[in-house]
This record gives sequence, C-alpha cells and structure tokens, in this order.
Amino acid sequence: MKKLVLLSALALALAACGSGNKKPMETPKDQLVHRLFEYAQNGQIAYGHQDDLFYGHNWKVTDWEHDPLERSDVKDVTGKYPMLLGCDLGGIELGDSCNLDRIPFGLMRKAVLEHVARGGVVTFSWHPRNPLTGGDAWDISSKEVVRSILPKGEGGKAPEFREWLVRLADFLESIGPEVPVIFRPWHEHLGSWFWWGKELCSEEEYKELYRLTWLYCVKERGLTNILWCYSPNGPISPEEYMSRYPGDEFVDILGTDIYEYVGDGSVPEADVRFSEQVKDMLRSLSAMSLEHQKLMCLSETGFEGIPSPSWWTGVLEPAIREFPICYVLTWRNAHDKPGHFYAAWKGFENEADMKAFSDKENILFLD
Ligand code: BMA
Repeated sequence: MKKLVLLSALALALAACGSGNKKPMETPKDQLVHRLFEYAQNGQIAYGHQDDLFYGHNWKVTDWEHDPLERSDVKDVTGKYPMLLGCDLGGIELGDSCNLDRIPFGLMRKAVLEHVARGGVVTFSWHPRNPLTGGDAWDISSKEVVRSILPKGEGGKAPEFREWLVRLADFLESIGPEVPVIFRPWHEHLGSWFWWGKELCSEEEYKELYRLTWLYCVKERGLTNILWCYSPNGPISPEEYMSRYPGDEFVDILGTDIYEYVGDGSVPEADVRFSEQVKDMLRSLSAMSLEHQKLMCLSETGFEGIPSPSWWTGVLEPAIREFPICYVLTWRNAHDKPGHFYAAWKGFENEADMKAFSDKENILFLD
C-alpha cells in the first residue's frame, strides 16, 4: 500500500519532468531511467554483483582478449547472470592499464559491452588514488586533499586533478554514447575512510568536488549517457544524507551503501541489526527520492563470507522487498582472498539460498 502510494507519486513526478512516457526521441539515458523506474514501479529489484565477469571465489579471467566472459560465480549458483555488473575505475586517473584490483581496463570495457549486449546494466564506482599524497583512496593522512584539487583551492593540484578527470572521461567515453551507464563517484563520503570523507573536507568542498566531476564529464565532454548516483554510507539520518547533496541537477539516483558486520555480537544479532538499519534507511530514502523525484537503490551491500545460513531469503530480501529500490548490488568475490566474498559460489554451503533468492519473482537476474 505504502509502496504503491510512493510509486504512483514518483510516476507522476517523472511524467511531470517529461520522462514519464516513452518517446521516439528518448536518449539512451532516458531509456535506462525508464527501465529502472519500471522495475521499481513493478515492485521488482534488479540484482547486481561487483566484478562478476572478471573473477570469482577461486578463478579469474586470464586471456581476456580471447575469453568469452561467460563464467560468473552468480551464474554457477543460480543459472543466471546478475542484472547489474559493478566495475571499479580506481587507477584510470593515472592512466594505469589495470584497476586497483588488477582488472585490465581493456577487459573491463569488453565486459561492459558484452554485459549490455546480453541485456544487463552496468554501474561504475571509483576508488581513485590520493592526488596530494600519492597514497590510495584510503589515505586519510591529510585533510587538505579536496581543497588542493578544487579550481580555486590552495595547494595547486587543480591542473593535475583535471588530468585525472580527462582520463576518467576518456574511459567513460570509450564505452560509447549509446550505452547508458550508472556512475557513483565520491561514495561513502559520510564516513571518514576515504580522502573525500566527512572529516576530510567541508560540506561545500565535497559538493564542489562532485559538481566539478559532473560539469567536466557532462558539460565539457558531453557525456550525456551517464546516470549519476549519489551514494553515502548508511545508516544515517535524512538530514545527514542531504548535508552533502550536490543538488538535483547533478544526481539521478539516490543510493546508499550498507553492510552487515558481526562485530562483538552473534550472527543472528547482526542479521536483526542489519535488517533494521536497511529498512530505516530505505524508508527515509523513499521519502527523499519522492521529494527530489529520483530513482533509488541499495548501491552496495553484503555480509563478508555470508556467515548467515539463509541470508539471501531470510535477511536481505525481506529487508528490501517493501521499498521501491530499482537495484541492490553485493560486493565482489575476491579470487585471491578466500574469505572476501559477498555472493555465493559453486560449492559454498549456502548456495541453495542464493538460488532461491534468484528464483523470487520480485528479484531480477539476467537470463
Ligand atoms: C574494498 C575491498 C578491497 C578492494 C576495494 C575496491 O571493499 O574489496 O579489497 O580493493 O573494495 O574494489
């Protein structure tokens, strides 16, 4: 009931801003907006998995130029690909040939195009290095980093950072203007573990960084095929969520990243806590998405090693099903860190539960 009210209002809102009806003049971006909106309207949630086609729990693509990219832990378990393929662009800013998890950018481009040709959707995150110290995205040793790269900022790093944006946009452009993709830069910024985090820059500096990235890609480079996702870490209050919002013009999807952790308690306690956090956050995100006329998603989630016996059907699906999110994405299955996985793999003890999740009518995989 509540979901229907939210969605019909969102439908009206989208219609009012001119994107509610399919038109012959629809851009690729409009088409993806409509597709995602229809998922939410139909009570369906697309499932995504980070790095799904590049490697899995105990395998990886090696000869990528000749590999058909048909292997996937998710497919091994469910018989279907995830609807969304998540990729990370960390490393593109320096012109590296591979990203921070050693995925060749050539492989990434090939997988993106293959996944889209199969009918899937692609979302990009970005863990760029620290432009001031030369460290990684997690280097929070200086609070001057964001200030140093803004055009009017002190510290003189703005020209170098512009070069980073050039390389980022070059890669996104190489995907092709007809392929709409989701991009969610400067994520989890209401925590303080990345150099663009809450304690590392002011609200205005963060907003300027986001807008600068958008303005360069969209206005200077004409990359109009991108859906921009704003994805702070959750759970947080609506006030905090909006405290660094760059503005409606710069955002298409309101997301949030929420993970489950055991901490000092037990797995069942963690399940309950996570479920409440997700529901609270998605409830307030529903209101914000309505107010700002935006799509919404659970941009990252998971429980490392999935120690909860029926996490997919007993925890995740019940926590998200009543909310109009268009997608949920679980993080990567590392091939070189045995405990670092967020989707089931063939032989994993709870694989049947993920298969049951994939068979649910309201959860969309790619057949
Ligand atoms: C983190 C971990 C890291 C990885 C990074 C970027 O959550 O998975 O191992 O390098 O994401 O993908």
